[in-house]
Amino acid sequence: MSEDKKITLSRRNLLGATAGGVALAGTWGGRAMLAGGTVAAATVALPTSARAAAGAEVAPGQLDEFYGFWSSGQCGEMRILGIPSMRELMRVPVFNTCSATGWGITNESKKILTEGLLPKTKEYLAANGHEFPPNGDLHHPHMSFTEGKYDGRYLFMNDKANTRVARVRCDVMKCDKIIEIPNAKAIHGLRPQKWPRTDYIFCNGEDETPMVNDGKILDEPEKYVNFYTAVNADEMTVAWQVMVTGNLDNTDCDYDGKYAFSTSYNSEMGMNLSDMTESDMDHVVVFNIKEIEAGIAAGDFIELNGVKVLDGRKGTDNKYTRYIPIPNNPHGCNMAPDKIHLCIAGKLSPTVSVIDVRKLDAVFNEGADPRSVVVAEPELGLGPLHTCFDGMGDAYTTLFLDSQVVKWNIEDAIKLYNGEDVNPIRTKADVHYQPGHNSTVMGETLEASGKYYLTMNKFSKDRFLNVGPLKPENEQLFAIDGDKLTLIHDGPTFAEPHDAIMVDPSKLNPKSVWDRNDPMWADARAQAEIDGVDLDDWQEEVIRDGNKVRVYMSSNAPTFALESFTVQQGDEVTIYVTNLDDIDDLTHGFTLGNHGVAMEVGPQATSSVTFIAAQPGVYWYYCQWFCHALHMEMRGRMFVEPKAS
Ligand code: RUQ
Ligand code: CUA
Ligand code: CA
Repeated sequence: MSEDKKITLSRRNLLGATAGGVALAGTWGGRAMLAGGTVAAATVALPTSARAAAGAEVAPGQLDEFYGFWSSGQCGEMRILGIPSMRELMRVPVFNTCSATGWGITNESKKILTEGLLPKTKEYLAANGHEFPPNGDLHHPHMSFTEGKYDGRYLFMNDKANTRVARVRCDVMKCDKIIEIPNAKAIHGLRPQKWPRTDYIFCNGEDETPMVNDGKILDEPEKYVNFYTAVNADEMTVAWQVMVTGNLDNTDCDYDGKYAFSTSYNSEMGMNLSDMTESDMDHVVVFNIKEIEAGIAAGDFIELNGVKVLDGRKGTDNKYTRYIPIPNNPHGCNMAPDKIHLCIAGKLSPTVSVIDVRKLDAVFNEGADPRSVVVAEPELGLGPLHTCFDGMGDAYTTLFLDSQVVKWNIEDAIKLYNGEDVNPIRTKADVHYQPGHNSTVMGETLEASGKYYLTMNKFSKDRFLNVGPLKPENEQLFAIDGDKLTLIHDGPTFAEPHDAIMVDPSKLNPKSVWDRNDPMWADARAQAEIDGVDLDDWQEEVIRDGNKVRVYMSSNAPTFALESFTVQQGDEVTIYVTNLDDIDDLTHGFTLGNHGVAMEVGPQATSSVTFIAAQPGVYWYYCQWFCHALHMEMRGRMFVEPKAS
């Protein structure tokens, strides 16, 4: 590769470019400030000017070209960013709790956080004073598909920490379902089915455990198993599971609805690092969807914790799985939008293994050698982790150890594998530092585009002002122009976004105001009907029902319908707040002083919260979302009378 093709953006080059740049200070210094700027000028100046040169400038007040849907790793939320500005537009709480919106505090969110938990989990959470897991580890957000394209209905995502899968409604950008997956441990890789539509969400269990995990077996790895799960995406229930050999890391599926795939870095079934890295070859498990469905229909399953589980372990003569040997502790699993090539990143091997999915039929039906499906295995650099595509035959693979992204051509890699003298590598660009996931715009769909390239780097090291021992991660956005990658954004993110998708705005059309009949508060509506309260009209009702008190209070900027209400010490109080404003961007809130109560009440939404009024006294409640010139005055009092003794 020629040196001029290689884009090197070292710190020294950045400083050099700043010093030599014309009008950088005058023009772009201001932009740096607008961007929120405590970032050192040297790191901002070049990307910002490069941004303008690349035609990717988003001026104040201008809308972005694309949505970005981001994971947040151990923060447990989903984030929405604008592309190419990389402005953070919204945080959507999912597996976390949220002080601003009341996720984990309101009855509506608690229902979603608790209803899908397994009974055993509820027991051990309760023993530790929790109703639902207080944390989550969200790695992989992906949108629902219809015929290989995003359809804008839902986003699905995993929680590795507590073995859960969640769904976010794209019409309101709120989570509406969370389920815990039985049998499996640590859901990691997750992908929606692409064809014909997203009926299934494919979910990898990363950690192996004894099949019956009852505390009787530890050191008999031969009794350990792992589970691949298909979740019914419409119902958010487990459709089926397949028991496999080895662990499961990342997953993807084809564009024909026939096969799904998972990488395994622990084909050894090792229980420590040296055992997990002992073999040079691990594998990709291929799941035959039609055979699995037929096996379920034919009753070829065992029932384990309420789930139909098929045996797809290696060595069993089964119709459901095949194991393709792949070097070496492979990680990323990415299906190309050419509908043919699946790219498996080698991690400890400098290679990406390219599988031609059309050759899988022969492996299942004619007993062909599983390795016969590998049609290329180019050496790309050290530590390949994930691959994305531009829809024009090129692929981009992150190189963790080299701190680079490599752009390479799939067809040339196949030629090289067949003995032709071609170099599939188009270009390499330095990234800062140690990249994990990457994405292109719509890159995991049939509408993949080579406009922007995102790399999500695990380390920022020296690129930002020092904020103490814990450093942010760093994300970099590049404009793609032929084989040239131009850095247009370089900015920190907090713990630890893994994966992101970039989506054309034509794919979705979120509401600005809730529909009054939204299912989100169906329980509140049912209770209001019993109480004879019209939840769609002005409400100022206090209903006593034994020691339960239900307070219905509408809001209209800048007032709550109730200036005050009275309850007795020890009452279980439920407050329903309905925001009757139906104006764009007019969210109210309800925060009750010294009670750990806060909730978002969006325009035309109802939110509710239940608590025990434990201490007598006067407690002010207030609206915590600045909604009006008299927002500060939007408050009232809860009066708790002492228990009559
Ligand atoms: S993984 S950095 Cu959780 Cu998607 Cu590869
Ligand atoms: Cu309503 Cu602030
Ligand atoms: Ca291994």
